Amino acid sequence: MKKRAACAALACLMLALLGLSGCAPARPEVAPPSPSPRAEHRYSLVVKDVTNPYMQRMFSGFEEACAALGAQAVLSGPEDASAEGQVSCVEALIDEGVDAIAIAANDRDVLSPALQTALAAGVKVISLDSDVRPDDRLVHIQQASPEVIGRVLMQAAREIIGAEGAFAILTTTSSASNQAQWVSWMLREIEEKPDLYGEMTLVDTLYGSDLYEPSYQLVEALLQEHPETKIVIAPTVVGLLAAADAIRDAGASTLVTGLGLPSDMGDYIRSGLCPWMYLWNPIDVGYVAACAADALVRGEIRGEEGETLSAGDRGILKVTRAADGGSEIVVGNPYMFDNSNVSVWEELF
Ligand code: RAM
Repeated sequence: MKKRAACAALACLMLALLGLSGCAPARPEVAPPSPSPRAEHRYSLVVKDVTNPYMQRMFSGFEEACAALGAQAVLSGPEDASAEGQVSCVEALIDEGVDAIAIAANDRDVLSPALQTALAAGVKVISLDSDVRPDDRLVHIQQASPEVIGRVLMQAAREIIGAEGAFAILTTTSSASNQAQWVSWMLREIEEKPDLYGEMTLVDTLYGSDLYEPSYQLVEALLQEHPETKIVIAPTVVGLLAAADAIRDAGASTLVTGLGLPSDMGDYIRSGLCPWMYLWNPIDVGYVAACAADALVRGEIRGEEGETLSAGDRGILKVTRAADGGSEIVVGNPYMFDNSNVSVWEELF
């Protein structure tokens, strides 16, 4: 208990200074709870890292849905993108007695014992964005098909550099489930189509931990060691911005593509350093997750294949079988952002 309290207190102190919510469940600025018994349900979103703008957009959608559902949204998560930090957050939320936990996993294996404890305590556990083990969740909210994301990123890089030359991958960690799946599909795209990718060479795969500074420094070093690198593919919004900044600051001719926030990358798309990139609407992913949490808490769904979820203005979504044998709800497909549309989207997220 001391560890959790310490984690919560430290995280709160450090992040309160930054104006951020930390591992301890941080509640949006609201009036103090009324003295009457709690009538509303409390759903928590455990993000990979509370300083990550993509995660903050996911929470804004989660919070929007909770408000529409009459539930309380609780943001939690570490500020170092660590799985251990997420474990402390999950344990604190179990103690808090939340009704549901939606988590974007930094490491599904490290998280497993804490999520099993949550399920045993009657907490409805789901994952979103980055899945947890099938037995540790009732359903996964899948932003888009990992195969489509991985293959599309590789195809984009090939088209941008003219199907020949050196390229690098900047991901986060090998343990983040979504990142590992996307990189795996990128490599399968190359392996399965040697005729298309035979003239391209992967010079390095960099692990920037989904943190800006480490990602920036890794790309800086890459440009020194492999100045021939024609493109960096970064399936992480933090990494993609860091890579673009490092290339700009080095005055290098290397390009980037990957998964990015239009609000981060608009200028780089207009300048051509990032000819185009992909993502989905993280606000929608958070919104659907809160709807799924609410439906599970109210017993409207059990998270089983064949069920349907009513997600308000995000539509009616189906529960399908995931590649890992668990169940998932696929929210949509990746969008492409380029010079023709980024100015519209950068106002939205
Ligand atoms: C980073 C995280 C997140 C991923 C996005 C694209 O913010 O790794 O899990 O979905 O990038």
